[in-house]
Amino acid sequence: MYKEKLKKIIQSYNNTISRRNRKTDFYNGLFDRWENPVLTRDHIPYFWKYNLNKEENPNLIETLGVNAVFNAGAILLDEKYYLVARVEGNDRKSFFAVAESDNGVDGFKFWDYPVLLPDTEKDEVNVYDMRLTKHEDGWIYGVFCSESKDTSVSDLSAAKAAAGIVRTKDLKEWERLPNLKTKSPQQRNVVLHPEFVNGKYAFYTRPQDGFIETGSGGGIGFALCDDIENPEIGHERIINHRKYHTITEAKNGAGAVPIKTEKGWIHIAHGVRNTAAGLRYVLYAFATDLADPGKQIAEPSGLLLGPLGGERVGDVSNVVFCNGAVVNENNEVFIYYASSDTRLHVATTTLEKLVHYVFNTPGDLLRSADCVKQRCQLIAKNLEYMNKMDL
Ligand code: BGC
Ligand code: BMA
Repeated sequence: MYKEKLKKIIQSYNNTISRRNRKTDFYNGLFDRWENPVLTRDHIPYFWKYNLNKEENPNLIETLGVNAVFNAGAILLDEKYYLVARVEGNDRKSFFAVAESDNGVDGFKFWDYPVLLPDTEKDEVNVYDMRLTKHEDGWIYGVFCSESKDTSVSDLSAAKAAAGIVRTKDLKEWERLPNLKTKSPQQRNVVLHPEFVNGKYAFYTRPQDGFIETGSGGGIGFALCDDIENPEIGHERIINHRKYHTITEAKNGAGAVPIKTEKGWIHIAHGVRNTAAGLRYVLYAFATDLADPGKQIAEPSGLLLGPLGGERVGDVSNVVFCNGAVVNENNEVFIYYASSDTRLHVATTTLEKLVHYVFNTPGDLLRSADCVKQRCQLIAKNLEYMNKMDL
């Protein structure tokens, strides 16, 4: 019996990790959505979850279950695709684990052990959402949210978020640096820019007053840092503002490490608005200047990717979130996005299409009256053009 059960578990795990993926019929001209998530809780090796000792666990009952696998940092090294995923145990604690694949769309397999981060922040309770930056200084940095309990108030749920920083050369040995010191009381969604800016390290930040509410925090910030080993930043200049009645009204935050293109740095970020059913998270894109990555030069209106179909449902429904994307040698772009804090998907596009989208999509005119005029202009132009088209 025991052996049969174990064989079934192993078989089902092997089926999951060897499942091939294919593009769906979804079409918007910009990116393809892929049918199967690239990582789910079923991708977690069984030996992370079960005590496999027959005497100790005769019924093969799960010992330490895993609830979800989502928000992953991504990096391409020696033609292999690596994800550093957020794995959340049944105990609600998140940790990081590396999964690798040869093609970036399927076959992702976790290494035997999750990442053991140096445990240097004594009050830290939870860690999540790592962004992986291949920096020109030669290190790979991981910047993530380091969460601790806010003991200054009596509310049991009160929490504090800060940016934790680690660095590595091989995703195996991780050196922990001190958490980033910033002037704002809370910090989540911090991303390290891959190049020096004026000879300094540069961070995209998200200053916020409360753990959940951004308060006076106006959007995605930008600040330079002299010393990455004692990381501290001063004034955070807001470079991408959240705005009333847009997809970023409640909050926004940097997502993937910006992608360098000939026209500018392309950022894939997330925007949040509040609804009667809770917060809705979508992805959007904007571009900053090549010479000054802290200066916005383009921002298409609206969302780039929102939760669709089954993606809408999960532990935190109506959420898509991205903290990793990679570009391969053929200029193909792999956008890793999680849905509803439950599983991780991939959408693929090309640099050329992404650049076209970011620099040619009209901006948000912020008022219905103007937005409908904007659409009528498109319709009029199309109707005239279609007359001459041979369809
Ligand atoms: C959760 C995160 C979430 C944050 C704000 C944390 O405790 O782990 O997933 O983004 O709270 O809601
Ligand atoms: C945030 C993030 C994510 C999460 C999202 C939705 O604040 O940092 O970890 O995906 O909330 O719960």
